[in-house]
Amino acid sequence: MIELSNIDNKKKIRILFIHPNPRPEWTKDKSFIWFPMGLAYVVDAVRRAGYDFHILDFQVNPMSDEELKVFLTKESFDVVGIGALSNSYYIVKPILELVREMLPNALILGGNSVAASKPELFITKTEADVAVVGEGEKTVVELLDRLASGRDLCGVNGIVHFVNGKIINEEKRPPWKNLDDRPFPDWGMFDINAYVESGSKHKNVRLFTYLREHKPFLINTSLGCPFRCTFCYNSLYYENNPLRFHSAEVLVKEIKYLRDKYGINFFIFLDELTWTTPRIAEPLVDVLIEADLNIKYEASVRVGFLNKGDEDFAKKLKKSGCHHLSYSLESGSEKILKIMNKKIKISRFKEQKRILDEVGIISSTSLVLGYPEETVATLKETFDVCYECNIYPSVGFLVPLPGSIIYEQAIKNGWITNEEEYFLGIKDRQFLDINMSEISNKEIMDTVFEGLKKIRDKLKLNITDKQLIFQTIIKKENDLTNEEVGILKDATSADAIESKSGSFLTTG
Ligand code: B12
Ligand code: SF4
Repeated sequence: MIELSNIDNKKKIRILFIHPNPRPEWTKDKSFIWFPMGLAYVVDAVRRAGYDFHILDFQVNPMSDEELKVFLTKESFDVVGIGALSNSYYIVKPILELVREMLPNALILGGNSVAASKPELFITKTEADVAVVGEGEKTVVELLDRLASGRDLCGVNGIVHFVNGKIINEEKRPPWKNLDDRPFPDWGMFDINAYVESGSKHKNVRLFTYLREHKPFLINTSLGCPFRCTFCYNSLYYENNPLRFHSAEVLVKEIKYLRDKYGINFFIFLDELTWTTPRIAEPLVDVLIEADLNIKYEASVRVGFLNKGDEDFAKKLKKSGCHHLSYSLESGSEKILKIMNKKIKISRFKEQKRILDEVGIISSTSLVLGYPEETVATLKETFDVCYECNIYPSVGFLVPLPGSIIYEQAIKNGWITNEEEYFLGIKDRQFLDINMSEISNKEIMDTVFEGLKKIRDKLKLNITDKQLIFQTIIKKENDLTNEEVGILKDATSADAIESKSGSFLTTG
């Protein structure tokens, strides 16, 4: 373990941040890659606090284990930070094993949901020493300041760590109050051009073709969500996750900066919930119209954001550059929506889709299929709503994620027995990894395919049977291995979808 007394000032601490590629098959030459926003805020706070650091971004510059070993032989680090979502546990764990082998005395920190949603498991089962829970900027700087002055980490809010072999859950750190107090990161710390250019390589056959025609990038406009849908990790992980917004002026200034400096003309608002009502959206919409920046954007809202009478506001949204709104139906069954604690009405979904169609803003929606109470009838109800509304949904199956109410239910009911094994196995929501319903996998998949085919045919979409669930094609058919060709051949069977080897076909 790092010898605290050996470090007596900021410049002496050698810090490495690692961004693992969350989807190793998504590389910058094949698909749009997502800028590691959370890590960028943390690294930027460290930069502002006066520390030096090195970043390895495996999404832009992948490294084999051997290359990483060679790098860590040449360079030594005292602190290594890594962040990812829970689904990347299977990627993060082996990286940390290698880091520990090469840097036996380094202090290893994990952040984001891979570490924070099950912090005790994370520090027990991986080589990490500390899990940073919640927003990481202030916590990591305080932790480094402790190291820089040779003190221990006891009492640093927002961490879970070992003290004399015992796990200590330090007090939680309160979330940012005012988002404008949180500066935007120095984007140039990462290879931002690689991220922007990757949009032109995106191979989605359906909705996201516009990424290819623009220079897209991400911007975080809000934090938090006050809802508590039981499948979402907002439902348990956060006791308190209030919705906080940047002011319109600060946002437009940053958008203009990104446009002028990097040529970005399409902004993906990277939020759980960008706005709840037109009244909340209006200041930004007005400032964007006024600034006339010639940019487009997409945002995340909920069903019920627009209602009858909001048609004029929808026109304003369009005028401000709004190209696409995503809002999730999740299920077309009122019964399942209630169980999900979703707090939306199907009639409102239909109304919102109608209004957006009228003004020419693209709608997208996703589904969470396979709740314990799901039946063939409720699945059909869901696809019927999509069919009626002319919307091709992004299909996802219920993946109980640590930190959610449904995860605890899955443990309680014995659907998950070994947590680490489960953690190692979870991938994307497009895979029916775990079936908690009383209907068979075959019944689920048959109903899903039948529903999707009907909508595809009605909307005359150019989607093959193989692309019904996975619309982003990562490999050309000639580049596939024999095993992959075999899977592709019957990619419409339930078994093939479950096999998970279909990672060459995936979607966002
Ligand atoms: C962008 C995004 C994506 C992108 C990129 C994901 C990625 N792996 O980087 C894409 C589209 C690929 C994606 C996919 C998925 N996503 Co997503 N996504 C988001 C989104 C909209 C924004 C994330 C973000 O940048 N937030 C802003 C930053 C500032 O916050 P942050 O990331 O939490 O970072 C803070 C802390 O976590 C911490 N931190 C972060 N990194 C680090 C690193 C270190 C070293 C430290 C110390 C601290 C630290 O400090 C940061 C600053 O305060 C969030 C919703 C949201 N607004 O958070 C959902 C969200 C993260 N996604 C979610 C889910 C469920 C998924 C999928 C599983 C869905 C699916 N298709 O199956 C996949 C998983 C893909 C994968 N294998 O990683 C959930 C996560 C739930 C969970 N328990 O992990 C979220 C929270 C949405 C939700 N409310 O349910 N997603
Ligand atoms: S699913 Fe969406 S609305 Fe529900 S709690 Fe999560 S972020 Fe909020």
